[in-house]
Amino acid sequence: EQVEETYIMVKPDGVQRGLVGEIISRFEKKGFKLTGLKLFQCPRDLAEEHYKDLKSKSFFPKLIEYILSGPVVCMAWEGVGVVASARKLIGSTDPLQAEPGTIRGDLAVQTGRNVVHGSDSPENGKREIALWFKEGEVCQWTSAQAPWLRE
Ligand code: YYY
Ligand code: MG
Repeated sequence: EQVEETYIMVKPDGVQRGLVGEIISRFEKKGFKLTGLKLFQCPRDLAEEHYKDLKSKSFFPKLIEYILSGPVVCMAWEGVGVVASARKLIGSTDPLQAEPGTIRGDLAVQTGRNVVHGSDSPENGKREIALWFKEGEVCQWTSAQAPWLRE
């Protein structure tokens, strides 16, 4: 099994609504390993680079304003299957379609305020972590829980 990395970000609405602890907790309790964490007011060029694949979409300008509207919480998480699992824990892009039990299903109502980002592939996980974190901000460590999570 391949250990993967994913970039998870609490968006400005999640920070403003006091959901940071709750969101971190979902990934922590699941059994993934946190390797990077910071509160960050991001510059415009970084937000645009992060969402560059959506540049042609009509909602792109609003999306960028939303991401710049306050600090975000940047996280790197590691684990076997973490990319797809994190997407499941997050739920559908439209929170009204997201299943109960998912972060968006439980905590949000609108696509334009869907509280959290998660990378959509292992390649994008690596790309986004490199984009949002500087050298030395991501920490490699061995969790004491490891033998109790995987045989
Ligand atoms: O990966 P995910 O966040 O679930 O959705 P994407 O299709 O990558 O879109 C990124 C981001 O853009 C989404 O979380 C909200 C916003 N967005 C939007 O405002 N309106 C849409 N119709 C689609 C996406
Ligand atoms: Mg996406």
